[in-house]
Amino acid sequence: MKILLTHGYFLAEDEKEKAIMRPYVPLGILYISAWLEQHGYDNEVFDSTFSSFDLLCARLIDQQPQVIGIYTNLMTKLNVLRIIQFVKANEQLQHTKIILGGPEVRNHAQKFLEHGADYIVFGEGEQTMLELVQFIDGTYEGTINDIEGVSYLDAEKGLLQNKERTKLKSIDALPFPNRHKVDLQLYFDAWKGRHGTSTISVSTMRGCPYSCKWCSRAVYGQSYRRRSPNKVADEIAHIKANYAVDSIWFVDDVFTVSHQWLEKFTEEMTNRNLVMPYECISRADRMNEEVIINLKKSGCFRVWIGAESGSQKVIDLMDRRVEVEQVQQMIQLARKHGLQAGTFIMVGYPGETKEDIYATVQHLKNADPDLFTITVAYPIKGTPLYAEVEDRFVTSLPWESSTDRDIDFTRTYNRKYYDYAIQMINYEVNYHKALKKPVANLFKLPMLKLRSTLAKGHMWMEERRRIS
Ligand code: B12
Ligand code: SF4
Repeated sequence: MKILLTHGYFLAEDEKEKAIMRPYVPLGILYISAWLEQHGYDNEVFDSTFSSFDLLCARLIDQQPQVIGIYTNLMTKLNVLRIIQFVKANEQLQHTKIILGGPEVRNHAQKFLEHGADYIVFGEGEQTMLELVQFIDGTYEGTINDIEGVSYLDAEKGLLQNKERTKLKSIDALPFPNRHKVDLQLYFDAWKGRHGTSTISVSTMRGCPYSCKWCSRAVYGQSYRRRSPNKVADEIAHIKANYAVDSIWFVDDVFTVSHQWLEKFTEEMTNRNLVMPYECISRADRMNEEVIINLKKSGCFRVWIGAESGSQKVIDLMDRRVEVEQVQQMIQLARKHGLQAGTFIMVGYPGETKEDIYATVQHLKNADPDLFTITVAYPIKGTPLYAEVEDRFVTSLPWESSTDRDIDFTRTYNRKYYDYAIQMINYEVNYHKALKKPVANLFKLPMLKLRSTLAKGHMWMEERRRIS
């Protein structure tokens, strides 16, 4: 049986990412690939990142797979629809069953199916994909209704959604993702060319026990399962033995959620001489000095600590469950111990006012992270934020030509205001940073102040526009 796994992300079409140049391998399909292989199903992976839509189409015609499995997230949705359209329109591919998985499919199952997908896999994908492949192959002992985690269209009954997939009890049962199915060197070269060091993604946990309102938990739900520290160390040993890569990016939601796990992981890494630089994401309330010391010992060079706002009011509105002072302290403490600290900021959250935005500026000045990113909040379908603002969407966009990132809703200010707010935060915080070395930044300082003042002026004007 010919199975092709792919994803609809084409770096060449993504101007923003080309500027950033931090491409990551599609780990989800590499896990699916390994699981299928372990259970007797050979499969191929078409990694679209460094390829093109045309080459993918050529591969489909050449291979004529019985099954194409596609990873789908909110950014790749439109390309996934293009791929479906191509398969459906091509005479040689009429036997090809299209299976979609990934974070975007659970809450749009009906639409994807109406647009040509045959099956939607929601939740953890490995076992569901295996059973679906067996079903298509005619070796599954049951009916389609027995396969947990699947949605499909029934000619008479319309959308049918099977039971939720029972999650794997122990994720130690998972084989390592099939990294050899993609050309990792392309990723390493892209990273090295732009940033001087290469990186590889590793996953140690599935699910997150928190409930931040804007965050999608469509795949693993509000759960927490972790691989044993020694299994993770085995994977790192395997990576070190097989790839010349400089660092690891842990894709986990909250790397330090369990202090006991981190302690054991640190022991494994140091005792087995595996320490290598890594980057991870965490939460300030799951950090303290001991945790930071263990991060450092085990190789962490950069930790991302989210708060999203410097206003406790907004943090509470987001149900982020963290104190703004905690975030500042942990960023400072991480830096004191020689780690780089990054943080994420979001503006335009419902209920946020200009006072809150200025509190965020102050927060960044106090915390003084090495890096920070700012986005305008947008609602992902299936999240509490989406439900909260759904009746305030500015326009109703056609599903097949837009993504959730395009959604705008009525906020405290207009959309332009937030673009200026982002500029203002960047200039204001960078001015504050530059002030620490006034002589070296003699020419930079007045420019930054001027730009920040201009951005504030624009914000003021946009605010008037709202009032008038
Ligand atoms: C690392 C990460 C990134 C990295 C790298 C992304 C990458 N390509 O690896 C970066 C920083 C680049 C990134 C960017 C973005 N991300 Co991101 N990211 C993640 C994160 C933290 C881990 C992804 C991961 O590797 N998971 C581990 C793998 C094993 O899980 P998985 O991919 O979900 O795969 C499983 C299932 O989905 C399913 N499955 C997957 N594919 C397939 C295919 C088939 C056929 C089947 C049957 C099943 C199946 O089975 C897999 C195994 O169980 C997730 C959150 C999370 N914890 O998963 C968010 C997440 C995927 N990102 C998200 C978002 C919103 C984004 C951005 C849009 C943010 C932005 N810029 O606005 C961009 C989009 C970038 C892009 N062009 O695709 C959302 C997606 C929401 C949605 N509905 O799509 C998530 C879920 C975060 C969140 N909680 O809200 N991201
Ligand atoms: S934002 Fe982070 S901590 Fe909050 S629910 Fe999502 S993954 Fe968990």
